[in-house]
Amino acid sequence: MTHPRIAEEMINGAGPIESSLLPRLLHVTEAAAIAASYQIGRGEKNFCDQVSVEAMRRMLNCLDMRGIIKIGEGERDEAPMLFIGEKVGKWEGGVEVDIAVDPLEGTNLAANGIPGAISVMAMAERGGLFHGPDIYMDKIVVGPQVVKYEREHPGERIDLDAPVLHNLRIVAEALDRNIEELVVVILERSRHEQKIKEIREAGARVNLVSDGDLMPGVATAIRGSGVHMVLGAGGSGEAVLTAAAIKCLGGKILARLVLPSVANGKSAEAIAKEKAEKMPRLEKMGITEENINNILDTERLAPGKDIIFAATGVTSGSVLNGVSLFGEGDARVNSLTIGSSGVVKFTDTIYIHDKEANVLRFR
Ligand code: VTB
Ligand code: MG
Ligand code: MG
Repeated sequence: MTHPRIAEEMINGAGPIESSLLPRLLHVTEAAAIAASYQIGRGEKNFCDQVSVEAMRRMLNCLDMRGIIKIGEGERDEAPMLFIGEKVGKWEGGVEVDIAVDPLEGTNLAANGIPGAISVMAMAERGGLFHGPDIYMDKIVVGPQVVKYEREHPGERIDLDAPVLHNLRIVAEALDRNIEELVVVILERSRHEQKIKEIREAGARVNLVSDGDLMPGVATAIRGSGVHMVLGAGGSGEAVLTAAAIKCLGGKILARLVLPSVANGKSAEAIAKEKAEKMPRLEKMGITEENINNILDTERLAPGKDIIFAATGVTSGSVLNGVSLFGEGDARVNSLTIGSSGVVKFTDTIYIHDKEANVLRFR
């Protein structure tokens, strides 16, 4: 049987946000990535972040939408930020959208010229993305084959609180692999010593990353990426962005909010101090001492029906190439965009400002 009209149906079936804003969203992350790229390797992570935040804000404010930032990054690092609650877009009609941003995911990576820095954001209809604080989330991310396996094997499920071995067994079954063949990405932090030990004892292979647990999460849904699971406590904004992408690709994330002082095993005093500082603000977002430990699944983190996601490489990583600069502001950028319709695009964009100096070339 042939499916001559599937692409047409998918394109026409996209929601209003995907059809009107996804191409523009790409331009937003491209602009942020290009701005950051001029700062790669200069050792100034805050400045690097600042230029990408500013580029992202300028581009967002050109869009016909009424946007609100629902989760972002910044206050944790005291980095310049698109702050939670900030209104972006023209706000003259246009669609209402909730936004998750990380203008520069991996500021240290970019500042030190290390692989894996990206500019990334996601949008959805109002209420379509988790509104939460910029703290950590403990996470586990797996691809679509695991979702299928869970559906076909009732009772067998990925579990954030189970021993690592339990989760690895399920992933191995779902992917029809041995545990020894699996690769788990986890941030290289002392808070993860126990988990890293458990992964190794279970026989799986560990890929320690100095920063950047977002794209590896997305990569669990890309066969051939070599990433089978992501574990550990990382940014909450990064978890929501991962959820947006992974939902569109059919994968799964489970997460739980955790205060950095708790995750990093700080003293009771330090924990009390962080709670006193942050809980009042968290409570305004509906997060209390009672429910902070609730498990947040993909649907809770990204409940939207019309979700769009875009990421552009800043420094080269395993999924996206970094920005190449050709002089006169000319640049070549590599991005990934995903929409709820299931349309996924890997794009290779060349901005030629000086057409005589920078003749279009294949490679
Ligand atoms: C996490 C992770 C990010 O920064 O937020 C991490 O999700 C910060 O963790 O991908 P620490 O506080 O332990 O440094 C990143 O690695 C980069 O933004
Ligand atoms: Mg950032
Ligand atoms: Mg980040």
